[in-house]
Amino acid sequence: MGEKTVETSFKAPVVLLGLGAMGTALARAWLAAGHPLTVWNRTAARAEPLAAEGAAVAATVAEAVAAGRLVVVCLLDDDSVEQALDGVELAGKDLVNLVTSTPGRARARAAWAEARGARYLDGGIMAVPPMIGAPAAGAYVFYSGSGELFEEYREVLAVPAGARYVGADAGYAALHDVALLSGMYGMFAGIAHAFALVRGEAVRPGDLAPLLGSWLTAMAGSVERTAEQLESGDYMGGVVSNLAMQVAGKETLLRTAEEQGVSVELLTPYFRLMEHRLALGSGAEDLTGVVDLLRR
Ligand code: FVH
Repeated sequence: MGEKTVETSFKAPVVLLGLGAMGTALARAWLAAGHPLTVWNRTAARAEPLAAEGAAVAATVAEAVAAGRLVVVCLLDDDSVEQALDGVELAGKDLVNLVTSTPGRARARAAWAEARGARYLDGGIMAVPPMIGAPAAGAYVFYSGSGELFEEYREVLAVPAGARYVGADAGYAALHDVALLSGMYGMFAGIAHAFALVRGEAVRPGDLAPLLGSWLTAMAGSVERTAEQLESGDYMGGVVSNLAMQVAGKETLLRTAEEQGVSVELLTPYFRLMEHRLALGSGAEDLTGVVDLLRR
C-alpha cells in the first residue's frame, strides 16, 4: 500500500487593517498563499469581497488585533494609523506599518508601539497595487525597525512583494521610500515639461514617448556616477558634461520653452541651483555639487 503524504506546512496568520487599493491587493496575495487572514476596514462594505474569498472580517480594530500576533497596517496616512490604533491593546503584538510615512513619524510610532509592549517594523512600499502578488513585476517593500520581527516573518512579508530590510532605525524604510519617490517626481516633472513642449505641434505624444523613455533610461545611469562622486568627494571624477557647459546650454532650453508658450516653472529651480554652484567656481565639476546646496 502506498503511503499518503499530508501537506503540513504552517502558514502564519495575518491581521490586516485597511482595505483600500493597496490593502486589498495585499489581502489577496496573502489569501492566495494560504495564510489565514483577518481584515478590518473603516467602511465595512469593502471587506465583503474578501470575506467571500476566505478572509475573516473583524467589526472593530480591537477585535482584528486580538485575532493574531502579526498586525499589518495599510491605511491612508500617519494620522489615520494613530486614530485607528488609539486605545487598542498592543502588548505582545508584532506591528508592521505599511503606510507612507516620514522618517520622524515612523521613529515616533516605533517608540509608541514599543512602549505598549509591541515589536515594530516600518515599511515603504515600492509598488502600485497591480504589482502586488506578481513576482515578475519587481515590487518590493523597504523594512526597518525590529530585525527580530523581520527575520521571524521574512517569508510572510515576502508573499505580496520582495522584502528589503534597511536597518534597525525605524525611520530608514520611510527615508528610502521618500528618497525614491522624490527622484520619481523630479522625473515626472521633466516628462510633463517635455510633452508640453511638443503639444500643439505635429508631433504625436505617442511618437515622443519611446524616444523620451529610452533617453531617460540612458540618463538614469548618472545615479551611479553621482553616488561614486559623493562617496569620494571628487566631483570631477568621470565628468562627461561639465557644469559650465550645462549652464551655458540652459538658455536654449528656456528660450525654447518661451517660443513654445510653455511655462519654465518646473525647470528654473534646478537651473538656479546649477548657476549658484557655477558661481562658487565649480564649472569643471559634474552636477553633483547641487546635492550639497540642497542640504540646510
Ligand atoms: N496605491 C498606491 O499606488 C500607493 C503605492 C505605494 C504605497 N501607497 C501607500 O499605501 C497606503 C494605502 O494606500 P491605498 O492605495 O490603499 O489608499 P486608499 O485606496 O486611498 O485607501 C485608504 C485606506 O485608508 C482608510 N482610511 C482612511 N482614513 C482613515 C481613518 N481616519 N481611519 C481609518 N481608516 C482610514 C480607508 O478606509 P475607507 O475609506 O475604506 O473607510 C482605506 O481603507 C498609503 O499610505 C499610500 O501612500 C499606495
